[in-house]
Amino acid sequence: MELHCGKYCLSLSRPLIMGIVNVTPDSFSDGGKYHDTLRAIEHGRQLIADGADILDIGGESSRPGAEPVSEEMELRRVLPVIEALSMAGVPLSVDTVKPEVMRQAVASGAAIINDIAALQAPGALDAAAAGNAAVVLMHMQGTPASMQQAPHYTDVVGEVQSFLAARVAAAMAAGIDRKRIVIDPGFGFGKTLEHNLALLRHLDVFGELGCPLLVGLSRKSMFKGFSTREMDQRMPASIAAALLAAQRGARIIRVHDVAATRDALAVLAALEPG
Ligand code: HH2
Repeated sequence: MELHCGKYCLSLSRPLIMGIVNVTPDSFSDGGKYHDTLRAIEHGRQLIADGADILDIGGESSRPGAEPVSEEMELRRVLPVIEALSMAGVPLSVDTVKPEVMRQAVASGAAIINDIAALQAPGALDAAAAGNAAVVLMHMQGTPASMQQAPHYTDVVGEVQSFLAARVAAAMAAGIDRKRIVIDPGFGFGKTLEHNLALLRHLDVFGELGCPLLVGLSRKSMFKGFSTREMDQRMPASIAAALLAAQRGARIIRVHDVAATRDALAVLAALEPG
């Protein structure tokens, strides 16, 4: 399986690591430590040195309860980082729901549009179809402001799968080739621990949609259920989850801790037939 994104054609024969670069002062996991442009760029370079295959650059936090940021602010945060890292040798992804941010990010060198709203904003399908960037279509129930208040499903796996199938169809109808489409069940986005575990347990079901699967489990609140550790100590659980997801077919793993995840995936790769 391959993913076409901008000038890159990525082989997905082994799971790829997408390193997270937050340019947000309020992201739940790093408290905005890298909110200033230079530090975000430096952090991106470090993640590449650690073995990231892709960098995901985001200017708006989507943690539960997070407030939206303006288009202007988001552009001011992400564009300089994308410009500076566009020649760093790995494809860049922009984590946004806004069509104008998608457009300008791609013009500045982004090769992937990672949209937690699965291109449902007015104009987003057209903005994504206009370039040759790949798209990540993620499932979310509700909005970041309210999604964890009362998540409800009759059949979480079936409902997430139907939603993603419909969004893949919408993207293809808008002119986005299947080779440019990635799907993501959206761990923690309008889901209880039980919902997240059901999705992880049945992750292989999503392979039926014929698109590579991305998972974002890194440092998520769901790990609160397994330990009393603080946010910055969720790495061991995150790595266990990343490995389990890779075993169940995930092809892109979105993580904060690139070097450690890479080591863990190398053990898995060593066990798999050549
Ligand atoms: N999770 C977050 C943000 N973007 N994109 C995809 N495709 N899948 C995810 O699971 C996902 C995502 C979580 O966002 P945020 O609250 O901003 O935290 P961080 O960016 O530090 O993970």
